[in-house]
Amino acid sequence: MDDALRRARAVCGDQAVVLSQESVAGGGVTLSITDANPIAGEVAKKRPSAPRGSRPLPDGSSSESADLVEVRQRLLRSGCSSDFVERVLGPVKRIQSQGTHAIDAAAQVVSRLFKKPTSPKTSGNLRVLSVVGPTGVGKTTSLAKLAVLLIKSGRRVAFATMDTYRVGAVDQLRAYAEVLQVPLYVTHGGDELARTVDAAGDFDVLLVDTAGRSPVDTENITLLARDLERAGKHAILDTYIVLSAASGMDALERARSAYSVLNPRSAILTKVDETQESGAALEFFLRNGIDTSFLCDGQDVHNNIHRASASCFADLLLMGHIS
Ligand SMILES: Nc1nc2c(ncn2[C@@H]2O[C@H](COP(=O)(O)OP(=O)(O)OP(=O)(O)O)[C@@H](O)[C@H]2O)c(=O)[nH]1
Ligand SMILES: [Mg+2]
Repeated sequence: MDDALRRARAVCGDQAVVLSQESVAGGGVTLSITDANPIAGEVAKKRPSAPRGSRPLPDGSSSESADLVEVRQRLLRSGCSSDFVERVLGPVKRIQSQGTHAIDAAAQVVSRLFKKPTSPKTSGNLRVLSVVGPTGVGKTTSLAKLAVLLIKSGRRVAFATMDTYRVGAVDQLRAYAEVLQVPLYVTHGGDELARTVDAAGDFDVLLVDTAGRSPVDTENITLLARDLERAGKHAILDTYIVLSAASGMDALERARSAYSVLNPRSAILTKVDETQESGAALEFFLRNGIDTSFLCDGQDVHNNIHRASASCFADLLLMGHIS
């Protein structure tokens, strides 16, 4: 017991509070502790008994290693659910038992969760990329960021906007078009986007902005789906759903459900800089089989976009930001 208390203090500091104690076979003791830190407290409350696979200490007391406790805290801090955290920790413990530090083991495990989105072969054809999603999530800004990436890789890019609804929306994209020196087509509903796609045949990529719509606005989302489908008959068209990491789980679910009619290729997760809890959105994507193509972490169109990768995933889940 003395040794277990010493270890509790080493992990949680002098404030360590014992929530419960339990004798284990072989004469050891398991303590559930909290340091009055809400995250540690939550862990302690959710795991009142010894984790499976924890090794009894030589003198009979039982505890998780400090680095494993640290991994659990980091994952919870990034917004992951306790179920998800325990599922990650299972393989982490196995890798850790082979002598790897728990943080490195966790980075390996989390990296393996990332699924690289497939990219269609488009040589010689116009590719049309549209961004859709709820209001204010960063669609237009993400489109400008995509243009920056594409221009850097030598593609000929044009913008089109279907957002003639929100005041100032066309001017917002026009400002980016001027800075980046790319043409801008303004299209209204119906067949106009399909005609724009035909007109933009000399470009490699046409980046299409759309009006933000609330997930309850099924009428306009359905109209948008119809217009994009028509345009998709004239070129390879991929739709990205743009979602903000700063949104709550309910907003994410409502957006996913409402926009599924557009059959998005994958997601762009924005505003990961505005929250420490981007892990919640990434867990949501994994749970719903949504691939992530890009991650955005700020307003700067030149620097704040990252192609999603295993290491970005690990950064967000274990550090709360992209390094
Ligand atoms: N912090 C942060 N802000 C962002 C990010 N992406 C976009 N923003 C900001 O979010 C605000 C809204 O961005 P927009 O690109 O206009 O969003 P939208 O989805 O096009 O909005 P609507 O067209 O009105 O639906 C702007 O102030 C952007 O600068 C991001 O990754 N991080
Ligand atoms: Mg917009």
